[in-house]
Amino acid sequence: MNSASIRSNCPILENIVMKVRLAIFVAGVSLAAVVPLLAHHSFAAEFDASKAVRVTGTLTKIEWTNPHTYFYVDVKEDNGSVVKWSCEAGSPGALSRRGFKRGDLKLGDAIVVDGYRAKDGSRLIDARRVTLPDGRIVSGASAGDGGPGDTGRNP
Ligand SMILES: [Cu+2]
Repeated sequence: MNSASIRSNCPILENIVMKVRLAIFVAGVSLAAVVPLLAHHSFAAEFDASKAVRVTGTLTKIEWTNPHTYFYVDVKEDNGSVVKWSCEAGSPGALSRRGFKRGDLKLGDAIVVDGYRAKDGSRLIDARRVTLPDGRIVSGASAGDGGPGDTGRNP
């Protein structure tokens, strides 16, 4: 499969590409060269709508990257240990249109993220709802990903 076919608009081909991507993922092979083309995915490709989770903790890092913003939260467990969660959200442009902009969050802020866990069981969640330090609640979802509450509209 060459890169020209990956860019095709054929739905069947894209389905195959998705399956190949999943297979390669499972094999643990690095996809560094291909990921930029395939990085944008449906909710169901990566996350489990039956595994809702609330993450409450301290913001340690934000990556304002397309097609997804990623941010990272340290959660203190009852026993005092700290567990790191990764949160996948919509694009920086989509988030800023909803009032979740660079500057609204700084490292060390306390935030609450409601989302859904990754199917692979890792501590990665799809951030559907983010409660910012000032109390505002914004959607973190990727518009049109078919996930819970998705309206297909942006924001
Ligand atoms: Cu995506």
